[in-house]
Amino acid sequence: MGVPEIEEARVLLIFGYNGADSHPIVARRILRARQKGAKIICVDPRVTETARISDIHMQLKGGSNMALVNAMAHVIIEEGLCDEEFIARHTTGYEELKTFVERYTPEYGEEISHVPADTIREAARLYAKGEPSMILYGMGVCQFSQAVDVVKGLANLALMTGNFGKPGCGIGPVRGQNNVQGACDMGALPNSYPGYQNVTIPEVREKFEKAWGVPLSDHVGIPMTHVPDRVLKEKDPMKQIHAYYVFGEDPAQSDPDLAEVREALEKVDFLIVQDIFMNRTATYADVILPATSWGEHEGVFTCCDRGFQRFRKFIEPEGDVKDDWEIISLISTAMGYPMHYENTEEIWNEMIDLCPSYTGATYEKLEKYGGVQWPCRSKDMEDKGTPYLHKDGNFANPDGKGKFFCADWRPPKELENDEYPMVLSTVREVGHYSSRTMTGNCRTLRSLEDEPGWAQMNVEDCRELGVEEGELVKVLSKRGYCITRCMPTERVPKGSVFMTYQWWIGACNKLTTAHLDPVSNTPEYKYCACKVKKIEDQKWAEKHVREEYAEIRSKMGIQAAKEGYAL
Ligand SMILES: Nc1nc2c(c(=O)[nH]1)N[C@H]1C(S)=C(S)[C@@H](COP(=O)(O)OP(=O)(O)OC[C@H]3O[C@@H](n4cnc5c(=O)[nH]c(N)nc54)[C@H](O)[C@@H]3O)O[C@H]1N2
Ligand SMILES: Nc1nc2c(c(=O)[nH]1)N[C@H]1C(S)=C(S)[C@@H](COP(=O)(O)OP(=O)(O)OC[C@H]3O[C@@H](n4cnc5c(=O)[nH]c(N)nc54)[C@H](O)[C@@H]3O)O[C@H]1N2
Ligand SMILES: [Mo]
Repeated sequence: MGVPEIEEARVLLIFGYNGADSHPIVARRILRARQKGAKIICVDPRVTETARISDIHMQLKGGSNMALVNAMAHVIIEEGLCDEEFIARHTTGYEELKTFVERYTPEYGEEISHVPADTIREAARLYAKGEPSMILYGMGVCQFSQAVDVVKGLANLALMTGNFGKPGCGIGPVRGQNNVQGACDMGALPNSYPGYQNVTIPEVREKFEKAWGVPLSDHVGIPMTHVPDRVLKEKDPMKQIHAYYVFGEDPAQSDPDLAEVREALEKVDFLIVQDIFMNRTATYADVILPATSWGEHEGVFTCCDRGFQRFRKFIEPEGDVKDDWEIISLISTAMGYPMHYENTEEIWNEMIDLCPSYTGATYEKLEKYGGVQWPCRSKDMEDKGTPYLHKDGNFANPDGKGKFFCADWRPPKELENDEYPMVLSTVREVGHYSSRTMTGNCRTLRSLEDEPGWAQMNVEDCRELGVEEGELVKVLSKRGYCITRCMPTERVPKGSVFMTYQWWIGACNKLTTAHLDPVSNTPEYKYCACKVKKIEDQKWAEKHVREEYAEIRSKMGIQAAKEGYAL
């Protein structure tokens, strides 16, 4: 499926995804789908903009996704709403799933998720009857210690209702950054070469060894979320990390449990940061390599729908900067492996020739068709790629069938307790982007919202704490604390605190936990125990925030110029 197809769905199940803040352009498709008559089911603990325009809002208790998904499967099966023919022809494991979800009655689902059993029934019926129904999911699914299971659970719903392989249906991870899909496609993963070719497969390794003329390792690398442990706790000298090359990432801001991350960055023997701006991580760096940004260089991005798209250079870079690919080539050459490319097309051609599923995606076709969705196996101009990955119900398993998957609900790892009675969940806001290098450098955006950021809390909780809108409060977890402003709102349920993660002072990642999903290694950013404390001396707190801001800025080499500053 492709992003524009959102408009063709008749039912949209929007699960842990807040397009209005995160992807306003995608959100427009959702609005247009609704104008064309689509029904919307929103699954989110907050009243998001999507929740407001939804037909059914399942305002679940955070961390209960799997229970809710299993309960929906239960209803669809029990009420005979399955697409029996699709199941028989294109799937395996249905009987096991049927037995497995028997105990996930809507009443049991309600116990865990706090969504009324009848609402679960209504939502399951609406989803099952939509022709077609599409699922969109986001970080409200992925940022839990049980994340991959939930994605497979959502795929169960699509499989049992035959919502695969045709227009306007399927299950869509609305991936975060413009090129996060591309980074994975190009092998920026610990276990694969470009094109998802596993480093442990001998024939694959031999192919790359032949092309590059050097012996290659068959060791799987480590995910970045394991780096702090490998620096701080690893005893085996062969496994310790001594040098860390960080590029296009700001772990000192965006990774969980910042005290630990920052300790690792301090301890590691050699840290290189390659970035387009000064960021938090760069303050720990031994070497900073300045790179050009989008607009100053060209290349290919992959959209979340597997579509390769060319992007262009439209201004000449200023100052002592180079394109990322040039920097890599120069370092490689200096390290004894000469790497010479004239332009990005040369790199691209080498890459597609080594990746069977991209071979046909030539620059010529990207130009001609505006984009090509992989797999695209043939250079023949007629092969325009693959809009539907599971076309006609053909799946990538050896038997060509989609496999149902059973998983019990597991609670988040750190639950509310006597000392930390509230739940902290961390999300996005529309005006700023991730580590905020890019948006924080924009004066207009900074004038809309600036340090120390906000904590959204239920109005009643604020009343009980005796705190008002804009007042500075202390948010604490087992791992640390930060100061931020209080934002009372009816949009979040009682007992929870929602913060965004780009602030230096209101840095919620000082509080979050590094519990990971065992498969994806993504941290549980959406759930940890916290408490909020009123600060009696607001004058002191305001002064403290101003001073801390000035101190961080000076550490980052930022001069507060008349018209604002560069981060
Ligand atoms: N303006 C802006 N846009 C961005 C970004 C940014 O920083 N700023 N970041 C980009 C990136 S990297 C990404 S990955 C995307 C992410 O985009 P989204 O996936 O929309 O990300 P979030 O806002 O983190 O989380 C989505 C929703 O999950 C909900 N949620 C929390 N807990 C649960 C739960 O237990 N169950 C369910 N079902 N939902 C839950 C939250 O309330 C939130 O509304 O956005 C991208 N776009
Ligand atoms: N608490 C909490 N933490 C989170 C999340 C959350 O929901 N809650 N979300 C997580 C998610 S989904 C993500 S994706 C991460 C994002 O976190 P990060 O990836 O760390 O943050 P970004 O701001 O997207 O960008 C990282 C760096 O890339 C640089 N950059 C931009 N373009 C280029 C370029 O062309 N070349 C080079 N060399 N550098 C460039 C930017 O200046 C920035 O310093 O944060 C994660 N952290
Ligand atoms: Mo992301």
